[in-house]
Formats: sequence, C-alpha cells, structure tokens
Amino acid sequence: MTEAPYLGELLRDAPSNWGKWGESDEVGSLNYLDAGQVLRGVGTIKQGSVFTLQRLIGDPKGDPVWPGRSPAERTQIFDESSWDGDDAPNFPGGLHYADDKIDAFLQGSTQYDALGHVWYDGALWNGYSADTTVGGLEKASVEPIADRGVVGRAVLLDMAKFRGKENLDKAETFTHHDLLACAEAQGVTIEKRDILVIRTNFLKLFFDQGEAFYEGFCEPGLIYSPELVQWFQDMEIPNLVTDTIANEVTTDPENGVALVLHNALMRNLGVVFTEICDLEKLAADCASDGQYTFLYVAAPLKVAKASGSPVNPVAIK
Ligand code: UVW
Repeated sequence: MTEAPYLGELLRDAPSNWGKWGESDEVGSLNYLDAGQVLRGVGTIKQGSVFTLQRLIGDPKGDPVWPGRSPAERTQIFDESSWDGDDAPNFPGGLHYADDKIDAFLQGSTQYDALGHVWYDGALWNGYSADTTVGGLEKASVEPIADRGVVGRAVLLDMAKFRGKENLDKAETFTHHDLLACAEAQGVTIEKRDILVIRTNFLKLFFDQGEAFYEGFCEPGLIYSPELVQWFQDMEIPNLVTDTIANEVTTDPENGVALVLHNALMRNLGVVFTEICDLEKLAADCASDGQYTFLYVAAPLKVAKASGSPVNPVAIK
C-alpha cells in the first residue's frame, strides 16, 4: 500500500479563512451567525416543538468513542448510605444529600470541538502556533465558542433515509452533491449560512456491531474533495453537526489520510464541528411533517483551555 500523503501537501492550495475576522479571532465561521441569522432561524418555528440532541451520558448500552478514549464514568460520592458513618460532612438540622461526579473525555459524548482541536504544519486555526496547545489550549479553545453560543437556522439532511437504509455502512461516504440531492428529495433548500445537521444513524451501526466496529475502525461520513471544501466556504457554513464520532469518513478511502475534513474545514475555514448527536427523534418528526428546517440553539460548557466540551443542543421547529 502506498504511503498516505502528508496533510500539508494534500491541502497546500486549499481555501482558507485565516485572518478573515481579524488576527485574534477564535470562533471562525461562527462569526457568520449574527443577529440576522438568529432571526432567520426563529422564522422557521411553526409548531413550538422542542428536540434535545445530546446522547445520555452513562447510557447503559455504552458510548461510541474514538480509539484511545473511554466512555464517561459517573461516580456516586454521597447518597443515603454516606450518613451511616463519619465520611460525609454533617450540617445542622439532619441534612442529607446526593453528590456525584463524572470522569469524562471532553470529546467522549455529544460535544463541540474547539477550533484548536486539530492541526498540521505546526499551526492551528487562524495561524496560531501549535505550541499554544501545550498544557491546554491558549488559543481557539472551546471557551470563546461557549461564551458566544451557537444559534441559527439549521437543516437536517437525513442521508440514511435518502439512501433508503436504516443506517449508512462502515466507511460509506457522501459528498456535498449528495447533500444537495438529499435536500432536494426532502423538499428543502440549503441556504447560505445554514447549520448543517447530517443523520447517518451511526448509533444503530455502532450498537449493532459492538466491539467489532473497532476492527478496521472507519465511520461513514463526508469525504474530502477540493470542490466540497470550496462549497463549504462559498456557502459560509458555520457549524457541521452529525451523529458520528468524527463528522467525516474516518480515513479517506481515496488517499488514506485520516480526518482530512477536520483540517480542511475546521483548521482552515473555521467551520465548527458538533459530534455524536442523537438525531433520531428529530429525524422522525421531520419525516412525519416534511419540515426539515428549524432553529438550532447550543452552547458548550465553559471549560478553560479545553479542546472540546459536552453539549446538549436544542432544535426548535
Ligand atoms: C479527533 O479529532 C481525533 O476526534 P473527534 O472526532 O472527536 O474530533
């Protein structure tokens, strides 16, 4: 097998938004989501129905995680049994309470990636040096995304339904042309500055396969091409939201490179990624009433210097 090309070579002449919002920018294409975009999103609301898109942390079925990460673990610290001995703090009046904590990868459940999450050539979003990631992200962490929030018009693109399948297969790919064809079949137009929410029903694939999924680990998803990256830039897409771990086919079958779009879209264009969403209830509702547009509202947790953070996005139709 020939060696995969280096990302810096593959993306040498790729489109870039570095500097577009000033040399101190840390939220990239989220800058497109101004007040007008919030109102455009509000304009899609017809029924007032609300869908939350986060997966349950602590789901007894388990969690899909990127190799090397582990699912979140919740630990009970205090419960009714804690007050039998002297370990729990005693407060006057007989107060008892429950406390717990989680030990979790910040990229381990439904999450926002910070723009500084990936890099090549020693530089991340907007040209910040990769040295600024040492010991925690000094630049382009999740903090500025959490600070501003993400609100706008979103479109659900149900790729699984469009392909007539329960779920896309391992390593199955699609392009922006497929997204446009899917939108057309759904009777919706992808407009400039829309948040793209793509359903592959990955969670079904993952739970059906179990541990076998990690043999030849490769998620289904968008595949890189220079034209696709140009389309994202021209369409001013601020946020790419999917139900998969990486939002793209894990390893590009054409060039053998891993996470090309993390670099071409996130690092170079400042497109913010939201991963491992549960889109099932939303997708069922969109299929039943034919309305695939909605107001999307999300704010990751404010975690200092973090390269990502859990989130529970909300879709309002
Ligand atoms: C990596 O980029 C490695 O992971 P994720 O898919 O969580 O962004």
